[in-house]
Amino acid sequence: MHTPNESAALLDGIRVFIEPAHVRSDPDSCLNYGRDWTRLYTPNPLAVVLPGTVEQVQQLVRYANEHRLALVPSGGRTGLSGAAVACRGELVVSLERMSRILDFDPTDRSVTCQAGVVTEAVQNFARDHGLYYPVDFASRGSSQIGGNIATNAGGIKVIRYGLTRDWVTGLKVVTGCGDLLDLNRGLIKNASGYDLRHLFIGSEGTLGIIVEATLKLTRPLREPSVMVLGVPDLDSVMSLYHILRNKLELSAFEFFSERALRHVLKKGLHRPFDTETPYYVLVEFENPEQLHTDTALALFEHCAEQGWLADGVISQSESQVKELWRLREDISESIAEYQPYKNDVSVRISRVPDFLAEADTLLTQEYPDFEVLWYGHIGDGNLHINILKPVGMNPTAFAQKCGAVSEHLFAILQRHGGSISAEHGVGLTKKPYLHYTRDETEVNYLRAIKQVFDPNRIMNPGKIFD
Ligand code: 2HG
Ligand code: ZN
Repeated sequence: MHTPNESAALLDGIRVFIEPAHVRSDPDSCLNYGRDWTRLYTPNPLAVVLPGTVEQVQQLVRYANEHRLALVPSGGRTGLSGAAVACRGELVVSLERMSRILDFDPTDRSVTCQAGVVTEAVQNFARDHGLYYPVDFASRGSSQIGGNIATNAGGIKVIRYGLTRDWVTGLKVVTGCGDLLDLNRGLIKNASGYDLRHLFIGSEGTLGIIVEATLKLTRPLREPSVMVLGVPDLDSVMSLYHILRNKLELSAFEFFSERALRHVLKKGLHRPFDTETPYYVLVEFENPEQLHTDTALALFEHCAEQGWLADGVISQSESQVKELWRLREDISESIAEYQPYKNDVSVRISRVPDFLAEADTLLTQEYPDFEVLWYGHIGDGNLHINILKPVGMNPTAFAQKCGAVSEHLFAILQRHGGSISAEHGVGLTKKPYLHYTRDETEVNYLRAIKQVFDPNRIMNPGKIFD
C-alpha cells in the first residue's frame, strides 16, 4: 500500500500518458471497478485507469513495472470467483473504452475486436452478417470478450460448440513485461512451435492484458426448439442424456432442481407445466421446419414409459424458446440476494452419476439446515452447487462452514478426477482448493510460466495461486 502522497504522485505519473479524465480515484469508480459479481470482498483499488489504445496499455504496464504497481485487468466484472477484484491497493485497468469491432472477413468467417467489446455486441454483429458467435451465457449483456477469454468462459452451448478457447483464432496481448505479442493471427493451422495464445486463454489476467482478439464465427443454429422435462431423480437425468444426445442434434442439455426453479418463479416467471418434479432438464436441438418434432415427441413417450420423466413441454414459437430458457438462465440472478456460496465443479460425463450420488449424500448430511440448489450444464459434466446463506446468519460463519464442507466435496471430486472450477475460474474464491485439481509439481510449472511473462509479479498478483 502507498501513502496518500505516493498514490497521488503515482497517478500524476500515469496522467502524463493517459488523459486525466480516464485516471479515476473517486469512491464510486473505486467501488464499481474494484469488485466483481462475487460481492465477497471489500474493493480497495488505488485507482481505475481506462486506456484507449494498445500503446497506452503498454505504457501503463511498463510504468507499473518501474513502480512495482499491481494491475488488475478488468472486463465486465461479471466473474464469480473474484479474479477481477481489487482489494489490495491495485490499479484496475478497465478495457471498456477499447470496445470497437476492428475487422470482419466473410471468407475467413472471423471478426477481430478490441478486448472491451461486450459479448452480446459480437453475437449481434455476427447475426447481422448471417453468422453466429456461439459462446453464450446469461451475462452476455455486460461481460466483455477480453474477460471471457481470460477465464475461458463456457456457458450454455458448450455441449455443441465448446468453450471460448475453441473460438479464438488470434490474440494480441501486452505481457507483464510490456511487450506486445500478436499470437496466431487468425490462422486455422499453425504448427510453428508453442501456441502461446492458449496460455493467455484462462490465465485470469495473471500473465498480461488481452487487448485484441480474432474470433471464429459459424452458421446460425437452424430454428432451435426447446423442451423442458420434469424428472423424478438424478439417475433419470443421465438416462435422458444418453438417449436424447444420440437421437437429436443437441445444442444444450441443462438441468436445475425444483428448489432452484422456485426462485425464478418468485421473480415472476411461470411454471413450465403443472407437475412438480425434483429435477428438470432443458434440452435445445436444431429443428428446421419442425423436421425433428415427431422424433422428439416419440422420445418423450418412450422416456415417460421408462419412468425417466413425469411431464414436459416443447416450444411452439421463438418467443417460447426464450421464455423456457429464462427458467434456467435467470436462476443465478434470482438467488444473488442470498449471497450464495458457489461451487462450479466438473467431472467427465461418464463420472457424473457416481459423483452426483456421493455429492448428494454429503451435502444432505452436512447442510441439513441450509438450502442447497443444484443446476448447471450437466451435459458438459459441469454442476453449479449453490448454498444459500440463511437469513440472519453471519456471513463469515457461513463462509467458514461452507469452506469446510468444500474440502469434503473436493475430496470426492478429486477421487473422480474432476475440477474445482469448470468455467468460473479460480480467482480468489477457489485458490485455497486448487491443489485438489492440480498437484504441486504442476502448480510449480504454472509459477514458472508466470515468471517468464510477469517477472515483477505485477499482473493480478494473488489470483489463481500465490
Ligand atoms: C450459470 O450457468 C452461471 O447460470 C452462473 O455460470 C452459475 O450462479 C452460478 O453458480
Ligand atoms: Zn454456468
